[in-house]
Amino acid sequence: MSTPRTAVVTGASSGIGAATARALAADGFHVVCAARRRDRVEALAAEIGGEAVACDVTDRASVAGLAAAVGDRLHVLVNNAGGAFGSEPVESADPDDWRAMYEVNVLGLLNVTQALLPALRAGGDGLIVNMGSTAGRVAYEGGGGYTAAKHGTQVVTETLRLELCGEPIRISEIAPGMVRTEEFSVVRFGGDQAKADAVYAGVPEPLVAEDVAEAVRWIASLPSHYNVDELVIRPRAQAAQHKVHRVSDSDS
Ligand code: 8X3
Repeated sequence: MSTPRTAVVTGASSGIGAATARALAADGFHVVCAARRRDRVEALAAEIGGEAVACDVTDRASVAGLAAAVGDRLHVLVNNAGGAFGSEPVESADPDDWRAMYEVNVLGLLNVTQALLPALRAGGDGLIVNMGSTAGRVAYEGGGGYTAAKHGTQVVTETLRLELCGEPIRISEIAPGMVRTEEFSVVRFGGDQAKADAVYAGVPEPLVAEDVAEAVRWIASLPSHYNVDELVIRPRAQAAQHKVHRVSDSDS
């Protein structure tokens, strides 16, 4: 029996990360599930026959521990850890929120990529998938800190692809639009469930985590010469950031 290919998924404790870990495991990967919440990644790893590593991507010592657990060969890295904090306009935004968003969405990706590149290179056929966002393509009111950070994710992905051209490593970015997960909007609004629910109110079928995971699984299944530079995915009801079809109770 051949040794399974190995994948690392950061931010695997919930949402898109957990769904991606499941999808890659179902496709035969040995998946290293990394996130800060040890209990969650341990439960996920037990479910999918993978491995759990408690890791804070913003802490380089913690990321060094992830690299040590991965060892010297890696095939797929999904830099999924990220998030939005706050929705205030630029005029009144909290710089600590902006700093935290840059830390996790950009520097976290940098830390993990730097630590795992040697193993991806040694694996001989690597893939990095960075989880971007449509917030990395456009601006919207109240989104300044998050859109700045996700534009950073996009541009770092592009830079890395240029810098590694000629090496056996593919580099992709997935930029999802409206995805309803259990935590993204609740975290953004500081635990305010009503505000989080309002984001998706009346939207017939926002994307779910499994939809985005399917895109990662597909990219990882492609042959080595086939690089998906970037993939924007939205629910049918969202034609653009500000163009969202919503139905009221009386319409349904
Ligand atoms: C999430 C998409 O629309 O909340 O990355 O910025 S959005």
